[in-house]
Amino acid sequence: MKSAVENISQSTTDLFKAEHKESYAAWLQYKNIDDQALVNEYKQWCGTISTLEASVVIESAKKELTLGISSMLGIEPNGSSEPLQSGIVIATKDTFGDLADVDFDQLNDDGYVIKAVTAGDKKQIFLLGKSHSGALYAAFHLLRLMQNRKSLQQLDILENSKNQLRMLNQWDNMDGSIERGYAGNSIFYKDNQFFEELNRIEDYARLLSSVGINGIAINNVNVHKVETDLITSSLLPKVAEVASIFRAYGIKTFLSVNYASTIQIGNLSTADPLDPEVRQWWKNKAEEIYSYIPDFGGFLVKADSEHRPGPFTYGRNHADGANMLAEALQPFDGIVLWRCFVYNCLQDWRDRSTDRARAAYDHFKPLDGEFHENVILQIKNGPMDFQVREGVSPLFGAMENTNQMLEFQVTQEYTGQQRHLCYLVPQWKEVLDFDTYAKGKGSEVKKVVDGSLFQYKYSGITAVSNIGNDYNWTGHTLAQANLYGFGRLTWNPDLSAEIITDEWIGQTFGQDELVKEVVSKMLLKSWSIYEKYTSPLGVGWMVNPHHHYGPNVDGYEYDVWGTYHFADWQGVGVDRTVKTGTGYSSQYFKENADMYEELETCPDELLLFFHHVPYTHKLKSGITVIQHIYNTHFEGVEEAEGLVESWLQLNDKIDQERFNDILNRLQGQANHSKEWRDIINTYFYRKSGIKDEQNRKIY
Ligand code: GCW
Repeated sequence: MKSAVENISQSTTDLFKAEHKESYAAWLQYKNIDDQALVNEYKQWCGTISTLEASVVIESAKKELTLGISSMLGIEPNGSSEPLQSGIVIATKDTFGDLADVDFDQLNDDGYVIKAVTAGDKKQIFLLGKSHSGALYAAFHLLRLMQNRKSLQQLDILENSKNQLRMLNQWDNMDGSIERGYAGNSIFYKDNQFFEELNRIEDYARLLSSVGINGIAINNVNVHKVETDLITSSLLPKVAEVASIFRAYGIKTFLSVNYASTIQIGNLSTADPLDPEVRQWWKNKAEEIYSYIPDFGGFLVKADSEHRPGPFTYGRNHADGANMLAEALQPFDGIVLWRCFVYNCLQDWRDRSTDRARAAYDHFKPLDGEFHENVILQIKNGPMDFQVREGVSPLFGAMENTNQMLEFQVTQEYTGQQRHLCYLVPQWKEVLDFDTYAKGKGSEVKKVVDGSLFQYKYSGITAVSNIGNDYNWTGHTLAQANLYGFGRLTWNPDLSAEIITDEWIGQTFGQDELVKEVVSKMLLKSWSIYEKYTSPLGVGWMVNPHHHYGPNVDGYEYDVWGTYHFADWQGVGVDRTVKTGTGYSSQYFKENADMYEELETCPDELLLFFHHVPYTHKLKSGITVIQHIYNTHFEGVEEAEGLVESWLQLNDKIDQERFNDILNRLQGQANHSKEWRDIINTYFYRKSGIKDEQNRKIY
């Protein structure tokens, strides 16, 4: 019998689907097409869906195509297992054999071909994957084209994913809360249990698979007492159920594990990675997990960071810790995602000989080559913590002999918490395109993490998810674009921000030209707007302690001395140079190290991340630092108000629910941006005593 709590999950999902149709459907709207000529064209191709083999993944492809086609065209496609008639043919290398001249050797594991073939009055679209997942991605690609009203006549597409691992990390706790979650509670757990009905997870899997995500860690990297039990027989059956939902969409399930599990649940007195009993315990544990979930992905581990246990306690290093788990997973092809977010959160920020920015590199670089081949180091995009602007982590490219993967944060912890619009695709593109110079010019981060620069065995991109159980998944409806964009960019980092944005808008809001133009501009400008009214020139933080929302210049909780930005009456910024500062700049390869070291060549947007300068220092624009702070904070507010104005133009073009939800958030943002402006401008006016050249009112 289901408990009342469990029933909530089922019924709320159905309710959301019925009552919040557009908000819930996100970019899988499949709206009825009203252009009759196009409907007629599409119908010629979509009357039958032939599946040449059977698997849960192929079944998902068929199900999704059936749903999309019936909803967009108003016809129920027939099912078939023979490619004899007009229609869509779903197949893979295994069964397709000689039926078409497709060179499967050009495809990687998740790659696919889409081909439209007309022979007489027979019209067929072939969706051919190298694997079953590839065929599913092809189905989603076709639906994306149809949602964007593209012609199907000449389709001849070959697609390969650029990254092998394309993952999301849920920071969900089993009590139902989500660490840094801004869209309600977990869709996985409530009251320290899994939901009995997991149908919302299937809809999540559809969204993820439609943009190519193929892995998910389903619990918070901060593994507390209850979640430690996820790897025990009491909870593994339920984990296996969740894994089977994701499996049907080509997504592997991973768990975050407590490094000290041997103590917490294993009745051992130690978690020393070199202790034979500890090692054996993990081997047995891996075997047990795989008996429930044969294709289990592996472990995600946060160790020795922010009070989490780790190998340091036993005088061991992180290679010792990671390798122990890797050995346990190795017989089953599992992998260890070992996070590099390791730093001393108790550091004294007044002491300039320590620098949090240095920590990941200092800990991990010396261990290059010591990790097993099924360990991947998971590295946040910047050396700090998902700030609106910070340098790119110098660890990328610095470990030729160690698999690396990049961690982004889709959830907007420091970027407005999904109350503010901050579309992060442009920021992520800057990171991916950053040239590390690890092997000379052209060694961009994207080539490090797609594995091509150093031929890593495993690599890819992961991110902290931004969804919760709100009816629109992401709190701010426009924040759906961040989840979409993350997936698409991870599939192919060379896609432009503009293309990804247009694709998303077309699927989410339809084809109206004004909607496309307005929403695209809003999204693409939003990161810069947010940056303008928050912390300036790369200095970071300036948020309220703990919850990280709203302005508080000296608020950063791990710096109780209020000195991280070193602002005094003369100047501001953190000296990270080799000559006079923390030496962080030397962690980059020479070209970047030289660029950041010198004031003349350091890019303005990172000036205060690398240098301490007087307020009167002139930026490359010719404007002084203090005047830049004033100007950008005034501009940021005007532009945030402009977002509201832009949105109001779309009043009759978007369903009322999404229109109003977004309007409310944008209005809230515009108001809140004033608080940011006033607090930051006043702070710096009081510190420096320098007036705004334009005599605007500073509170
Ligand atoms: O930024 C910090 C967050 C923590 C988070 C941590 C991490 C999961 O404020 O909430 O913990 O990063 O990435 O481990």
